[in-house]
Amino acid sequence: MRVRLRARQGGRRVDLALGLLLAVGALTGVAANTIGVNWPLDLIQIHAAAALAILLLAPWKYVVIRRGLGRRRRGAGTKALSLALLFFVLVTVGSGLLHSTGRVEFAGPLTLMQIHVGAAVGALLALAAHFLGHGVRPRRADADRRALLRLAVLGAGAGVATAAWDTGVATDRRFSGSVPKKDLEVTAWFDDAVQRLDPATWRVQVGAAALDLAFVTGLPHESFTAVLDCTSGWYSEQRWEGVRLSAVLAAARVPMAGRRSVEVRSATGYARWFGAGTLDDVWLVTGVGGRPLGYGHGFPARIVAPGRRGFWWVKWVTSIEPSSRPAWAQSVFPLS
Ligand SMILES: Nc1nc2c(c(=O)[nH]1)N[C@H]1C(S)=C(S)[C@@H](COP(=O)(O)O)O[C@H]1N2
Ligand SMILES: [Mo]
Repeated sequence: MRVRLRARQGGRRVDLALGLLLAVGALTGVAANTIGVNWPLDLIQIHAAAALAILLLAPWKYVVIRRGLGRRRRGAGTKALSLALLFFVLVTVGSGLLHSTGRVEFAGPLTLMQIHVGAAVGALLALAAHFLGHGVRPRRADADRRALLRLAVLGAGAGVATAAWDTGVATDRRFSGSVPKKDLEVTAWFDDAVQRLDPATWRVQVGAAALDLAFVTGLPHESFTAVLDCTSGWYSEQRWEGVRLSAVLAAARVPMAGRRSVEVRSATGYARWFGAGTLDDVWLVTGVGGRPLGYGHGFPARIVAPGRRGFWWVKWVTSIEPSSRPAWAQSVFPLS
């Protein structure tokens, strides 16, 4: 009786620790994949450490699971849910670790990152259902000295495992988790098809002015390097030639007084809003690596927004319009 009771206590704590690790993994994953700036904390290392800590706890969880599945009074639904959660967590951790090696990008038609994010969402849904079914609620007594000591040991173990993985197995990653690529890849956020716009008839509408390509390429261009970091898990540093949006607006004599943002829209309808205060740091680009943009990369003109993730880098730009909508009033991720 005493032994069983202690085993149950152990199970509770393993579950609490796993729940905590999944939460840390989800938060660091979303943050690393949304935010384009380098923080003093290397988010992706914390993300990896949470994943490795989950694996370190696996032997203990295995004991708990075997006991749970053997119990008759647990319904088939609960068991199926537990197995689904296990499956999603293993796929999430496995695809993440595989991605960090930089050797594999696709599994069938899907990118590893699509599988990673999809499985993570599945895991969080299963976890929520699992919790509603038989939630382990933290109790005061869970945080006794021994439990905290074990948590510290687990943290140290995860730290060592992360350092070993990083030096021995993983490739060089950015703080976002993205792996390097020499060349850009043609990528769409969702399902935009590559546009082959005719340079003779292309115009970019800027306020009341419809600028043609000769006008845009005639604006004084600057050359600069910037890293495109796609949420599908790769990045590439390139040299770009372009004009700051503030300069484009000035050349078209478009007043920004009282406006909160500019809406940059693509021939495909894809659009992002850039805050009025950021227009010196967002570029309308017509060349990369000393050549005009390729069709796949947004010819004849695209956005380059250094420090922001790839989904801000609108391709095939056809309008740049001052807007009274604040930039924060758009969805964090594009919706189409
Ligand atoms: N019009 C349009 N622009 C777009 C996208 C898109 O789907 N449609 N995808 C964005 C995303 S998610 C990325 S990562 C970059 C990819 O640029 P590349 O194809 O030149 O590598 O373009 C961005 N610009
Ligand atoms: Mo992307």
